Amino acid sequence: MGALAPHPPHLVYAENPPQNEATSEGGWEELRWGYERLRNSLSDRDYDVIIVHTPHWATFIGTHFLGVDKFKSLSVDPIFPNLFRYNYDLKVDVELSKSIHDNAADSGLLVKMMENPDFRIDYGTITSCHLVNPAWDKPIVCISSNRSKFYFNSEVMQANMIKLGEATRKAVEASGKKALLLSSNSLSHRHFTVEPEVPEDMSQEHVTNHNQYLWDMKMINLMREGKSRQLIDLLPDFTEQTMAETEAGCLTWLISALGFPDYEAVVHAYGTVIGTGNAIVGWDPRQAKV
Ligand code: 2X7
Ligand code: FE2
Repeated sequence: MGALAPHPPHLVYAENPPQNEATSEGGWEELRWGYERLRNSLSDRDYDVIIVHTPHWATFIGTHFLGVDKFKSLSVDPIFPNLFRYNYDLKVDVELSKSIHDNAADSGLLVKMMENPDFRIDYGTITSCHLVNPAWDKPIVCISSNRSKFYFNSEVMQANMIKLGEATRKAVEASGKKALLLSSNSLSHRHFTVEPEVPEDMSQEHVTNHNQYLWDMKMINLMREGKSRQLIDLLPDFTEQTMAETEAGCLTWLISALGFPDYEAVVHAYGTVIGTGNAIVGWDPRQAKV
């Protein structure tokens, strides 16, 4: 299965889990209830590992993979340290990580295993994984975002992410494991430059502009209609027009790894966080037409 699982740290802040030092009065319920619906949709699914592709582990030379069994430390969001100071303790499926790495290398991608035990895990990975599986009882594979969109352009980024998706699929199939794949990103991504005095004051929350909203709906409707080829074809224009976080390659990787699904995705929620557009969407191969 796969999911679009955005990572505004506000959503973890609003849940008040014991791991986060900051405390809140709630907020962003539509998105948090959407994550609850996604978790419910997974509750009868038996899976072994979560594979997450994250924008906030940015690598400029190639794609990197976590290559150490366990990581435990404090993750602080650099922009919102008032909201997110999270004590994490997570396990990595290094075998599967290495196998995706090797398959990607075979397909010509530049790749590297990240073997520094003191490496600090980014807040994108932690937020998406926490909201999908707050028990943290599954190992993860974590894939960095190669910034080829910035060094080259969207087309190069997409071509590489399609290859990375194929390499991921091959490695998962060869492992015999059942994997849940997460694309950890927002959609439209222009956000307010000033935070409300009370961050969870929902009277201040809305999409930054109507253009962003229209683009988000265009992309979400393509997901709902199972038109994933069109989604990926339109992605460079969408990304340009809305400064979308799809620039990181996560969604292209996910759609490719799922084999360009032509079945309908389930939209669990759409909502804004500090003006950005966020959709929680699930792809379940059981929906595939036979
Ligand atoms: O990283 C993020 C994000 N993607 C969206 C909204 C707010 C904060 O952080
Ligand atoms: Fe982000």
